[in-house]
Amino acid sequence: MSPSTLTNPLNERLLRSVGVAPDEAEPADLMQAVAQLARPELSERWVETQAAERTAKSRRIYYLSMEFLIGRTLGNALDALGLRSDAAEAVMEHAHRLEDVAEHEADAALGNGGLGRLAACFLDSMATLGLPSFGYGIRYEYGMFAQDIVQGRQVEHPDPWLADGSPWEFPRVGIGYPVRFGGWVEQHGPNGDEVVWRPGGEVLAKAYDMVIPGHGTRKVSTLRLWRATAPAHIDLHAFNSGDYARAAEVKNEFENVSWVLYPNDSTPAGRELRLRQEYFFVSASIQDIVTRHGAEHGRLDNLADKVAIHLNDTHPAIAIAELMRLLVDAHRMPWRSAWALCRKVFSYTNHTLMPEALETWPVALMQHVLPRHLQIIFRINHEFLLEAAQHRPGDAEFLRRLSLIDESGERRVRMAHLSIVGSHKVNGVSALHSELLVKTIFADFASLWPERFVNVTNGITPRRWLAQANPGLATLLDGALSGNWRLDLDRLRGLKAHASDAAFREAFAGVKRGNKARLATHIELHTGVRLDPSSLFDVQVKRIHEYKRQLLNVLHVVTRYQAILADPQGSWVPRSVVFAGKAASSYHMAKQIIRLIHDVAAVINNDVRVGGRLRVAFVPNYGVSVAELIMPGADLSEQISTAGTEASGTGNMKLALNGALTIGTDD
Ligand code: 26V
Repeated sequence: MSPSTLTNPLNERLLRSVGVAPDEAEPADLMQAVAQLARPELSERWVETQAAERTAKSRRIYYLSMEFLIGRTLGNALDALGLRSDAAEAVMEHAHRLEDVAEHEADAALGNGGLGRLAACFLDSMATLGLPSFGYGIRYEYGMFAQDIVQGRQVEHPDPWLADGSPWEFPRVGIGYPVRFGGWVEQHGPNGDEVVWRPGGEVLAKAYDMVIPGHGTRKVSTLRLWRATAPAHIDLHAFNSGDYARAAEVKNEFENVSWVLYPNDSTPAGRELRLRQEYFFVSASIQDIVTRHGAEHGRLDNLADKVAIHLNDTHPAIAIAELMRLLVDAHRMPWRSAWALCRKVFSYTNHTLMPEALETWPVALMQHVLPRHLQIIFRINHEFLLEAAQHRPGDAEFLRRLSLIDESGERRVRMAHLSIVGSHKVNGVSALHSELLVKTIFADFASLWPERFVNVTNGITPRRWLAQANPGLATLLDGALSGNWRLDLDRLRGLKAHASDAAFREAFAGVKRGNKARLATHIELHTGVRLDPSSLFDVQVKRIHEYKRQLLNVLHVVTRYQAILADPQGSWVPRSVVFAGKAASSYHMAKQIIRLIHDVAAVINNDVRVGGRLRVAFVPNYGVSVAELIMPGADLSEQISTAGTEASGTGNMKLALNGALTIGTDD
């Protein structure tokens, strides 16, 4: 066997970057070294893409999201750069498999679930399509908690994903913006329209980039994440006086803004720190966008021709007030011109119909944290309600429902209303969800502006969820299809021609069987439950929520168990029911459902009478990397949420793409 073209470069990276002798390298060292091989090429592509976009004066899409559930990067980077097979060979010369080496990378789990993973899939697709694009978010020191199961109960552990450093980060030393909070607002000038905000505090947002490579192109996208630090002018004088505890406290007060991802709990977050997080990353991002625009165009009146800012749910909605503040207060643009620009720049995606998940903030809290923004929101609301009143004169109830301020109890700012009023397009995430949006929670807005509401059905990237997660199926498809399905998924239609081809079907079944064996190995290792790969793998994987009805599924398991006991001679297809998902830490009912699944599993898995016809497993710590193992090994995909409640679902698509059949409610 001749050595891989990457053998020498890999050994050189081990020696010169990682700091280990090549013949002593452990898998974790190899992971670092392979990443170091990919990194310079990513860097070059980033520089090239930025230069091309600057020269072309391209319009860019800026995707603002509190969450990006990226998972691991190594396999994706190698695929995008065309380095996978060479890297695998070079690693093999150290007697390790690339898959095992890749497992030493921590997941970047900077998201809760569907909303965050959607953002990550969009980045991959925007890069692959060559769309000039940036994702903006927060560089949380701690991502989504890690889930452990102890005696059937969920136990949460912190996720220090950056503890060993990330090989994929590019700290942008020169890029930082002050983000200010609190204080008061002064009004000067004859009409009081010269507004000066005197903030009470400030943090510095520092940029850390992750390069998102496109597939089949040299184009890349950028994920720019902000980290909160103390501004340089803050004199940590406690250090000088030797009071290190006090100095650490001061440092923490600044840095805690980007400390940890908020879990989406059963009750909407009412915490001040969460509002500070939202404003922190929005303000840094808007400043960055306006600065870049200024450098490229030297004027602001064409902002909407060059900048499209997308709000991933309402979490970044304060961006609307922040852009108004920058244009009006800092750049002295007339309110009307600024507002016209704003509405053209922003668009907003809604991800849920559940009223309890719609974000609102107490007016008093916003007054305390963002007094100038509250003032701007009040003015937007005032002008909006004047406009709305013309549509239905005298209908005070209509205006009360539309208002950006909920006056029914403690006054609260309705972030969805702000997002709709400040955007030119609002979308739901599936045909049914978009239809329900305009018929239910946003009906009043749709009566004002029907053309503003559109549908954009969610999707997933086939690069990660088929090519990388399921190499066996990918190889089979490569042999059976013309063209590149990785870049044009409609090519899968070509499979129809193979539907009755016995050899193809056998090969397909063989791939599925192998994936089920791989999944069974993982499950036995992590739970002790042994599943038979020849049984039907019946899979429900998603966050634990009452509306998603894991409870219904586990009751079906109990029913089936009793039916098997009642009819032991029946022709039962052996079935393995696989659950996975995290419960929000304060969501008691969801945690009880996890316990119930474990209790039911303990009874059934230990009942000799069942004789392998039914097994139940709960795979701990569901996340991107665990999903990459589960999706290819599923036969049956459980999509049984109460009809009309799951906005879109995206796990459903990953399971379908890997050849599982969907069983689901009508939608
Ligand atoms: C939902 C709920 C439901 C009631 C209890 C509290 C609570 C908290 C958060 C959420 C979901 C927040 C937004 C979200 O992640 N939505 C998901 O977005 C996916 C991408 O569009 C979509 O596929 C999922 O259907 C949707 O649940």
